[in-house]
Amino acid sequence: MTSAAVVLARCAELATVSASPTWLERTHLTPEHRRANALAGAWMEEAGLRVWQDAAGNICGRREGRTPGLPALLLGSHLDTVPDAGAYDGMLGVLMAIAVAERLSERALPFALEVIGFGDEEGARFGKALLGSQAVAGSWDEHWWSLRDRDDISLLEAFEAFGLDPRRVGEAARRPEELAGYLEAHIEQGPYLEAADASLGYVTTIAGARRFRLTVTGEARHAGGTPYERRRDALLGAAEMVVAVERLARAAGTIATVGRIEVQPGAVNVIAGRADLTLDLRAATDAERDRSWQEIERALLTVCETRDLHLDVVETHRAAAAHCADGLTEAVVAGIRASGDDRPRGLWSRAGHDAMAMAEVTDVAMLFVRCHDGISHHPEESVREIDVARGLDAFEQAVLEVARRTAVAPA
Ligand code: HGY
Ligand code: MN
Ligand code: MN
Repeated sequence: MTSAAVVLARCAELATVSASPTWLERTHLTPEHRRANALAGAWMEEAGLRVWQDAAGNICGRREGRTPGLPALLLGSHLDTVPDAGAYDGMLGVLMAIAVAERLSERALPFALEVIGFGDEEGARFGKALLGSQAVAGSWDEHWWSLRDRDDISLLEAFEAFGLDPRRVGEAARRPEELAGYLEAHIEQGPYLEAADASLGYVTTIAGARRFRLTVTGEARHAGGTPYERRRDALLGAAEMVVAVERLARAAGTIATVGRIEVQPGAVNVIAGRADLTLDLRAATDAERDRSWQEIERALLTVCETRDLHLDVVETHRAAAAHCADGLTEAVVAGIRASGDDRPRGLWSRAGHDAMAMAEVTDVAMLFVRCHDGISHHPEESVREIDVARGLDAFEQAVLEVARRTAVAPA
């Protein structure tokens, strides 16, 4: 039986598959993506699954149910990371899914059991997140082919370089009737389970998200000879904007982050002529998210008027808030109870997940595993073996609960 210790050892092994010698970074359609798929695929085979890479670069495994060709209960998460990542965001969910598939390998289930390791949930390379799961959900957007990474390589070129045929990406899409649901185990990436001294939790809804690339244009000028009243300082304007973003989002109860700012020309004695910023905006509902964006955008334009700057806004990602399906969530709650927790806790996920995309095509539910101090997107991300062990028991029991409910459901 695949234990928590094996899952954690595999997380550690995957964490060595990185584009950087100094930190963990594994992005979409890279040699590291290919190596992670090979590792996860080998572990899927050991668990008794038939393994393939789908037309979008996701690594997939399947074992038939009591009769061939039944709709599949999909267990999965993602194998890509942010820069300087921890070893568990995404990877833990994929490896827990493989472990549960191995644990149930002798069971004749009323559905096929599939495991999927999505190739791009973070959007770290091309800016648009959920590229792997949106292909599976059948919501691929042809405009994404022209997305470019920091080396100016398009998604289309990266697809072809990875050995995928862009014209066949639609073959990764699953139809609703092919699926019995999607279950994802994931670290909480927040402090709430630890504060409640709980190993596990279930997710009620996942925050709706929008991401933007903001370009503030002013005028590069001499840092000494240019009087203040003649300046169109893009960096000062951007700085005012970043502070306004935080003030407005906190007041609105939404979650906004400027994670990156790049300034040109970037010389000590030159007034900044241009500043490029990223904005990550989330909220429990799409309406709150969109209202908050309207307030923020107004504030950014006011800064531009005051400082005679220009603002370009490009939205690089949008994902609707996702509600976890009641029935499937009840199975996760039953699994948490079976793991020994008689007060299963529900929380809404401030982090985005592949389940948001999969909710477009099937019922979804999520199992959260406590992570230390809520640290994530950071190399000090960590989980306790006992929490992963309880998570495996809960995940396994949740699948069996779905099987019980499926078996009694009217045909
Ligand atoms: O950004 C997120 O919430 C997720 O980790 N991709
Ligand atoms: Mn993440
Ligand atoms: Mn994640």
